[in-house]
Amino acid sequence: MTRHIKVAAAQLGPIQKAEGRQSAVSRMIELLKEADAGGAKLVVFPELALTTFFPRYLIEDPDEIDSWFEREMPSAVTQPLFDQAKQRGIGFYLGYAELDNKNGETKHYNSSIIVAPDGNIVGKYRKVHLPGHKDYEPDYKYQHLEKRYFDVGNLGFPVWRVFGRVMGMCICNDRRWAETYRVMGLQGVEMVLLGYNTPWGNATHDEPMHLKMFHNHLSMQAGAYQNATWVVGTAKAGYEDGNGMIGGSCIIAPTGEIVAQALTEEDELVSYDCDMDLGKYLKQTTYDFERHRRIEHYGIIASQTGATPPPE
Ligand code: CDV
Repeated sequence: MTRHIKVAAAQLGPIQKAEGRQSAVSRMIELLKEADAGGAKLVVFPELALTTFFPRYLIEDPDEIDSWFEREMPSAVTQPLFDQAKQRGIGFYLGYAELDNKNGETKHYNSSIIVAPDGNIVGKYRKVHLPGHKDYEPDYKYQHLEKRYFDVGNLGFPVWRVFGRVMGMCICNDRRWAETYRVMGLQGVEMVLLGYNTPWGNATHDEPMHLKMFHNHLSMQAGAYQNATWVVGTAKAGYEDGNGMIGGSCIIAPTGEIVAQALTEEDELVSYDCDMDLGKYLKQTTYDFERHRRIEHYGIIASQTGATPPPE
């Protein structure tokens, strides 16, 4: 089994609203070529990587909403990315807006896929923790309408064997939730792939700018360490039509340490040759789940959502 996998986080700079999918795909192909030249075998692209981060806009026309979604994958416009990756024997993670039409029922998901080096889609994930709000809020400084445009993912947090190793996926806001990583940790995950679009501004509250990047890394580093897994987090960064998004794409070791990090808010590739056995010692000691977990005390985690403090 492959002990080392060279993986690349392929950060994308801004995609302006008027920029077509074709241009985004061309930029991804350039990053893929760079990854190949550097010997990477797995490339992680951001959340909603084909378009601007459209949930910042209020869109009311259903046809216009659907125009931001993909009806098939690969589609005509993404096929060249699939072809290039297959030709080079590279696997990849891609985030996109998915329009699913089954049995006459239409659903909209914020999705990601893992594509194996042979070009086949081996896994699909649909975002579970949708942030933001459903209705346009005129008093908010920024709109974040993911709850309006997307249905809650219905696939849970599965893992898949890729390169003979156990890989999982999540998307953006999912990375802030311990449950995301632990559900995959309990399936022996060895590498979590995730893309994100994190605006510098919050819809509902103000906080110092530096906390944005701190919390971004804190949540991914904690998830990595507490489940002894690699985490590859890839941002879409920079200013999309004046709306700033943090970068900070990074590769995190099972020790919780960041081993590679993007320096810009532009298209940028960062890579690292990951020793996939590095997490083993933690999985056999501090995080030997079988020996140390006390599930008899964890019941409320899966049975209630809000916090209920004791009466005053
Ligand atoms: N795309 C996201 O899920 N963004 C959220 C913001 C809204 C907080 C994030 O967790 O980065």
